[in-house]
Amino acid sequence: MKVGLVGKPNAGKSTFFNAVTSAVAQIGDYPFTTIDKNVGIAHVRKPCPSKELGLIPNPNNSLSEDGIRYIPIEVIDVAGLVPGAHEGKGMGNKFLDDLRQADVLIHVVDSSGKTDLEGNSVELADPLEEISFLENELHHWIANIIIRNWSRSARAVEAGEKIENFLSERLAGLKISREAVILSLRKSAISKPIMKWDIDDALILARTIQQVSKPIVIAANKADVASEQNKKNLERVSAILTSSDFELALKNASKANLIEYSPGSSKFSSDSSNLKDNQINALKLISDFLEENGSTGVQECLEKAVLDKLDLIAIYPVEDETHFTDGQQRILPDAFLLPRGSTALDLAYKVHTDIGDSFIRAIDCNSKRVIGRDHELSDGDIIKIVAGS
Ligand SMILES: Nc1nc2c(ncn2[C@@H]2O[C@H](COP(=O)(O)OP(=O)(O)OP(=O)(O)O)[C@@H](O)[C@H]2O)c(=O)[nH]1
Ligand SMILES: [Mg+2]
Repeated sequence: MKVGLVGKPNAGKSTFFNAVTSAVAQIGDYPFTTIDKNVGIAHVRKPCPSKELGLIPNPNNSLSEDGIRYIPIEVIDVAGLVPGAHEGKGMGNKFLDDLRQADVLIHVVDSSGKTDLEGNSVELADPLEEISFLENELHHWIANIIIRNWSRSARAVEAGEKIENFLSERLAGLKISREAVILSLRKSAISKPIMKWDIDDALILARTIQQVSKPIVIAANKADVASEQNKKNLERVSAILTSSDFELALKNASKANLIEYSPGSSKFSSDSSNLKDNQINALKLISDFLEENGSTGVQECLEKAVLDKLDLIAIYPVEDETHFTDGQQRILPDAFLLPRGSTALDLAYKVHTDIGDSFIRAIDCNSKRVIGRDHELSDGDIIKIVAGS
């Protein structure tokens, strides 16, 4: 599962990235600090079934702490986009190819209003403008891929090739499925004959494709220094107020054993006798923010992207339905994220192609009932797959 961070320069993408991954990307208070992409691993939280079962898990592909399972996802941080990027402005939009494999995007907006769309310092910018410009650039990126060599492509379609086949082949590199192409063609209902399509028609289709295949969560970042008006405006468009800066500070303070904090929490604990005055003051600012907003918002963005937008559920495959262990006696070793509606057979294929190919039956380890290949899995299920050799 891959989450891409997008936004104008200087909005805080790399700060967000550093706050949620163990990677260290360069951060700077000027545009285009990032040029080459950064890739790292972050985690989304789910309740760990070990807690209810009274077991101590031995996590393998994930982490488990205090009854919470932290399931890994990949996060990609890229260069900033500016208006006109599709015409080559700023860094252009070629680097968006770094996001081809992203399943969902987080748009990091600068809610402080202190930088313009190019990422330069200004007094009063309207963060709402970032949203339409960024979507427009994303749509141009997809549309240009659709419309490339159109007259030749359209001739092939006129000659009998199905448009959905042709487009899904063209968009496969963007991790856009055939089903998504079919749905988008239906939703965008372009009535013009294919021969006559131009960039505007491609843009209409690109918009739907983006909504279907690269959904966006908006992070109203720098909320720690945003005006009440900006925050209100951004909340109206369902943005999540975030302070990547605070989340990064909490992560670093926790790593240095100055505080106890787990990502997404509404509080942290500290022993002020270990802290210097400036640290106490900084932490006071952060705890006020947490009190007002419930969290730094950063973890919430990741989870809204992965668990809500992509609607993924967590499944725990095991080999021993009595002890909930794998072949090495590890208790509840793995947690997999699967689309809601996935079946026992889908899980088998996720574990291994061979196991999918030789699937016989599965066991729901909570109820100990045998389930068939088409059985729809529920969030938190612990499943044993029985496969032939
Ligand atoms: N107050 C505040 N400042 C932030 C926050 N997040 C980032 N910043 C600051 O904003 C500036 C830009 O941060 P970066 O993370 O480098 O921004 P970016 O979007 O990666 O920028 P480019 O790589 O240039 O596109 C830095 O000075 C950060 O310290 C935040 O939540 N609050
Ligand atoms: Mg950056």
